[in-house]
Amino acid sequence: MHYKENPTFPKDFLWGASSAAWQVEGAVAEDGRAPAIIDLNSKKKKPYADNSIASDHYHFYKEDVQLMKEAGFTSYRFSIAWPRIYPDNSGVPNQLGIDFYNNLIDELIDNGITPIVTLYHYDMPVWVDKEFNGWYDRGIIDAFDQYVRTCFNEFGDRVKYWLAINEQNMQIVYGDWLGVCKYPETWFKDKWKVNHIMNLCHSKAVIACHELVEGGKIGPVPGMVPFYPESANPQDQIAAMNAEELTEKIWNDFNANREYNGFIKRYWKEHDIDPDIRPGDMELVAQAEIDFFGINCYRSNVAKASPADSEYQEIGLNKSGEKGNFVYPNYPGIFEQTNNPFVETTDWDWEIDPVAMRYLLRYMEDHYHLPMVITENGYGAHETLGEDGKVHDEERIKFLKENIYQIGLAIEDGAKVFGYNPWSFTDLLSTGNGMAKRYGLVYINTTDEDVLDLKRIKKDSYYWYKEVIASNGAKV
Ligand code: BGP
Repeated sequence: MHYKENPTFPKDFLWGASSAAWQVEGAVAEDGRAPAIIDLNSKKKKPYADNSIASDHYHFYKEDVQLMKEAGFTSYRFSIAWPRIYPDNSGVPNQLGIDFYNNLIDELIDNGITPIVTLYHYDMPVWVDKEFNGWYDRGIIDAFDQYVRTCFNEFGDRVKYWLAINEQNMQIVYGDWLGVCKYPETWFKDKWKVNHIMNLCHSKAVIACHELVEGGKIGPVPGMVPFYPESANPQDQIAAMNAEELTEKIWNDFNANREYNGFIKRYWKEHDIDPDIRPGDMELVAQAEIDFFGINCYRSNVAKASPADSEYQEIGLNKSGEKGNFVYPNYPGIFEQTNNPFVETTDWDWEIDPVAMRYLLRYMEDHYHLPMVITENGYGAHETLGEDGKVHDEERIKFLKENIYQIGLAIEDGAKVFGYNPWSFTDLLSTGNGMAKRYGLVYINTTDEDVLDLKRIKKDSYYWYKEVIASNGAKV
């Protein structure tokens, strides 16, 4: 098959970048924001992830939006912090929290930037956690509904693209790391009850968005890591399919088809799992028709057949940023994860595989036929300011360039992609590696050890991306 040197992007394609409240805002105790569980977790992970200052976007937001404008952004994906909007259980929203997002949204719109807003990106208020035992108790469904309805009512006149829960699939798969799991001993079974409650929260958010936001569109944001089979051995292919089911496909099927698929029903039966689906639940779910998928994708994985009598191995994330520390999981009889000799990795052992982006966009198009927007994709690296006061991030440019090229090919293949928002606009806190793992197009002058002047410094990737946007992707 022959392709043009550079694929063509649609005329109104949205070019921007991405962030999340707790990773970028800081100001955790200002203007009535209540503590969130992630504040406590991030303190536990110190010195790597204290989010009390982060990138201080809360105070720098105007300057940050000007930098976006200068780069030519037409979109910006960010999240609203639940603990800023509802700091307690009084049922009264915090006006100062609402004001902050009104100001940010107005600033974006005045500068020609379309907001794409995530409702929940890991920052559960402590009061919600206490009252409802995190996501374990169905009481959270009404609390979440109250919060999202307030967001739709307050911001829905200007925000038309909404994302419900960031990477619900990854929150279940990495329950401990992302703070959802409270009882590791019983998580193997509990996770499906918790997941069902999250599904009901997602469904109600979709319904409320359509009810309250004129012209509003809403979708889920799966964390996508496509699995390739290790070999042409048919059992490896089945293992890769099993891996995709248990890490992402059952969530995507649920969101798109509004029912649990056959694979997971059989899995529950075989493992004697009761997800606690109650009368009326699936009727509610049936009404929650999503409009698009947000897509977070950084890498790919490889699976091979796992003998039923092999030993169980829990996944071990690389938390040090020194290559070779990732521990591949093994789920006996289901799949074993293994390395990919065809691709390089980052310092955190994340596979660098831009072709995975094309593969996955085609996969999603073939399965669900829905529009998609890239809400995350990026290159995490150790970075410092050079002696010339600049950051020469060639590796990031290479990564983004190849990913954009593959997105262009996927669009030519027929995938309906309407925007690209790489992670991240400025440097911000990583989920577990603080400022040591940087993703930004713009450097933030701060470190995990010392808060410096937080100055914004454009990296080489910023200037490069500006040209890409100006040429609507032609100049990759
Ligand atoms: C995604 C999360 C983001 C972000 C990113 C990079 O899964 O949605 O919040 O942090 O991954 O991950 P990390 O910070 O662990 O490198």
